[in-house]
Amino acid sequence: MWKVFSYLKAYRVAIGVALFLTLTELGVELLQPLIMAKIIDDGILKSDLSVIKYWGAVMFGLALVAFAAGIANSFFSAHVSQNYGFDIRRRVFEKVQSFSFVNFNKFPASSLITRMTNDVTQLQNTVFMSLRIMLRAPLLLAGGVTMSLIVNWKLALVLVVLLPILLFFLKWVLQTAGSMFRDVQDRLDGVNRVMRENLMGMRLIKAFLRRDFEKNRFEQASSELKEKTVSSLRLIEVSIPVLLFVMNIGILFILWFGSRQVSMGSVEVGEVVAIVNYSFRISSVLTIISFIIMAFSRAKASAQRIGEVLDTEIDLVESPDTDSSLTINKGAVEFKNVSFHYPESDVPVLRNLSFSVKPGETLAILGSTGSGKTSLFQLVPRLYDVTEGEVLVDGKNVMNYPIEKLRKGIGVVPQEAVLFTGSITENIGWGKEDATSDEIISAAVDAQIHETVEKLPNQYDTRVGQRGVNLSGGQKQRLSIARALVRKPKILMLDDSTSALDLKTEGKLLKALRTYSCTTFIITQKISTAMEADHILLLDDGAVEAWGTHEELLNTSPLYVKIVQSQFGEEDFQHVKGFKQTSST
Ligand code: DCP
Ligand code: MG
Repeated sequence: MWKVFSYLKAYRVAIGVALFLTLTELGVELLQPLIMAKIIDDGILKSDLSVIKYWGAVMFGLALVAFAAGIANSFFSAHVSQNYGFDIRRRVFEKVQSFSFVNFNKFPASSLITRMTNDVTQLQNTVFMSLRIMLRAPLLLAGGVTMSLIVNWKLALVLVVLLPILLFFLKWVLQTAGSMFRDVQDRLDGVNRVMRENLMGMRLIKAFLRRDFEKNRFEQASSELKEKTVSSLRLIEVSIPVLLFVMNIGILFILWFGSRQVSMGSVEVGEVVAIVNYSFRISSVLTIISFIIMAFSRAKASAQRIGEVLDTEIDLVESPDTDSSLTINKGAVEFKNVSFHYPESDVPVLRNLSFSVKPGETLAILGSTGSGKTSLFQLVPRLYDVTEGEVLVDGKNVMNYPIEKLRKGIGVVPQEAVLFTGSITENIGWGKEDATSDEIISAAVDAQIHETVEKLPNQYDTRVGQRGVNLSGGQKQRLSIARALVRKPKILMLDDSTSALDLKTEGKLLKALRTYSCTTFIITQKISTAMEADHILLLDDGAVEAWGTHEELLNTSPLYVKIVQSQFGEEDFQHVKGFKQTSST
């Protein structure tokens, strides 16, 4: 957690200036009563106009100094706190970018968003407030006690005894409130989660008429946040009357003890009045301190939450025997006895897979839902690492490639098309940093989306809404294929990315893909697509059920035959069988 505050170090000069300016303001504040006394005693009471004029001018000058110091202090405080917030946001963002999937599973997106926004704001506010008033409160406190001791140490002993107890109490409040505010921030995550899911699933919610249900869900999360916040604030609010009550008892005691001393002649009345005066000032400072404590409790909770993100250990890193010169040249892929389970569960997802694909070949992967197809894909660009066995690319273990170079050579089209807010050009060009417009258009042509784009009102400049709301499922799929093609990858991986395409468009797409000299993995549910591939891998519950060409599988795999029959019907099945066999001879 302290690490989060340590980023303030970069601004030590500005912080020094801001604190110096606070001291200037404080100095003027402390001097003013003295000057006032001077004007009254030597000027007004003695009817000396020159004294009044002189000290009046000094007071005015000091007021100007305090005014300027206050404004300059605000300027520096804002500069420091805003830059500090900017730094933290950037660091958290960069850290999150380096997260592995396993890291991501630990922090829900909604929580990361709250941490990067609300938590950073809490820290910023506290830093700003600290620079504005933090020094004043303790200094006024120390000043008040010192002055009291000078005036009459016997009476001031009451304060010397009381204050440590009160400060101890405040420390307890800080700690307790800190953990309560931690809860508050976690509830805020909850509210953001419901809100995020709602906004993203708006269409579904309307179609399913689940508005009331979602409204209740939101209200529950929202009221939990309210309850937690109220009880945390209550603790702080209660602490102020407690402080004032104790202080008031102390003041009563000073009055009682003082009056006895006065009657015995050992203390002056003025001294009692002065000390009571200082005590009242100290009481008001304590109130300010409890506000500061509230801010600090919140900041502490927020700093913890940000610290958790920054301190997360990235578990998927370059292996020690990385060969920095390795890049994917040809695109051969081999799985050797690969087994895999997700780090957060023990259930095996892939079991002892072995197969190999030569450069330029196409492999179709079939298998029922949940059989491990997407999981298999993720092992090649090292989005996850194998549990056992090896994945080899061009004969080298993927672990030996620098992660960046490995992923650069692979074009992935995820199962669910993800698009970003921006133009079509930007979305396709996102796949390759320096893509030219020719490259973008040619990728779009091959992905069979060019004609559709040409018909749009602004063609390639058409804005894609958030997550591609203004596009059809098939259009989104083809755009994300174009985004992968523009990379000219050595290995292209399509995760059921043609599911929303009609057979004719899909045929054209597959034909265009053949002109790319890349190894292609296609996850598909359609036999018509699989038939065209060099190899078919039929997965069943994470294990290889069958491997071979369409013809081979027709003869060796009853499960494959069943799938073919279910998709084509008995009559067409015979036709497919015959057609493929004659066409391939
Ligand atoms: N699984 C998991 N944790 C994840 C992702 C998946 O435990 N983060 C489990 C769910 C499945 C199994 O792994 O039981 C295989 O999931 P896949 O996504 O690999 O399955 P498919 O891609 O084959 O299924 P679909 O055709 O539905 O996409
Ligand atoms: Mg899948």
